[in-house]
Amino acid sequence: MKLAIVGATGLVGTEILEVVDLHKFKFDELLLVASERSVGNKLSFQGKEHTIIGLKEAVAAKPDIAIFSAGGSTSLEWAPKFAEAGTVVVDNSSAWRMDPTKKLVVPEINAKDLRIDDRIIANPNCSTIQMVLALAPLHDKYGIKRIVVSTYQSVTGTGKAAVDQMMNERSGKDGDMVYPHKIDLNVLPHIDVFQENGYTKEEMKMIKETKKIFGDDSIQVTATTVRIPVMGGHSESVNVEFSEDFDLDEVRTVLSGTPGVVVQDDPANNVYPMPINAHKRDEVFVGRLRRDESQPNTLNMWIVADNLRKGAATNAVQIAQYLVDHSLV
Ligand code: 2RA
Repeated sequence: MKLAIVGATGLVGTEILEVVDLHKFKFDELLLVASERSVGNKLSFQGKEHTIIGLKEAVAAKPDIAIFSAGGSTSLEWAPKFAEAGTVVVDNSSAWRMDPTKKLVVPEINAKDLRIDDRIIANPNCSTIQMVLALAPLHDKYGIKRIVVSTYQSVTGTGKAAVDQMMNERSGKDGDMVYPHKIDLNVLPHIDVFQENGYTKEEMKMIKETKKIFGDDSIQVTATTVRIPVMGGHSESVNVEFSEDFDLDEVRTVLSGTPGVVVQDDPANNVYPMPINAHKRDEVFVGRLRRDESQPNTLNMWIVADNLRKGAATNAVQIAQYLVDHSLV
C-alpha cells in the first residue's frame, strides 16, 4: 500500500497524518506531497524522516491512494492525473463533490455505494458531514422533509492564517487580516463568497451536498453559516421536520446506537456538546434534543464535531480504510 498525502503541510494535511497514525492505517510507503515551495523540506512521521515531494514526482510514483487537501484548483488539475496513473483519490476540496460522476461519501452512510471504478471520491464539506451523520438514522426511520440549520464554525475551517488572526487579536498583536472584519469577540455571518441568491457558497454546499448524500432531492434544506472565534470544532443548531412523528426517547436510543455518534444530552446537569470537548475527537456529538413545539413531527438538535477530524481527516482516512477493507484499491 503506497499512500500519498497531498497538502501534507496544511492544517488538514497535518490532521490526516495524525489520524493515519491513531487509526493505525497500514501502508508500506508514504509520500508527503506539497507545493513547490515546500519540496525538499523534511517532515518526521512515526519516527521516520520524510522528504516532501512535488505533485509530478508523486503521480509518477503511482500511489495506491492519494488523500488530497490542497484546494480546489489543485484537485481539479491533479486528481485526474493521479486517477489516470491508477491511484484512487480521496479529495477534501469542493472540486468534485457535485460532479454527477463522482461519489460524495460519509462512510457510515454510503460507503457501500463505492465501486472499483471510483477513482476520484469526494469528501463532503465539514459542516455537512457532522450534520448528515447525525441525521441519517433519523432519516431512515422517520423520513426527513425539511432541515433548517444554523452553524457556528471554528476558525480552523479557514486555515492557519485565520487562527493566527484570531490569536493576534486576542493578544493585541498586529497581523494579517484573513477575514473582512475582526473575528475575536465577534461573529461573521459570512463563510466563503456570497452568491446571487444571497446565500454564501458554504450555505449552498450544505444544501446541495445534503441532498446528494441522502440521494433525495425532495429534502428541503436552508442554512445560515457563521464563523465564530473558537478552535475546537463546528457547532450546529438543527431544526428537522420529518414525514412521520417520532418519540424523543426512541430518537435518543437510535442516535446512541449510531456508529460515530455520541449523545451528550443532560441539560439538568449542564451536559451538552461543546467544541472545547469535541477537539481532537473523531465522533459527532449530539445534544439539546427536544421537540419543536411550534410544528408537528419536528425536532431540534445541537450537533458538534471537530471539523478537522470527522469533518475532514477522519472521514477521509475512513474512506481509505473502507477501500482497503473491501479490496477496492
Ligand atoms: C469552513 N467548511 O469551515 C469550510 C471549509 N473548511 O471554512
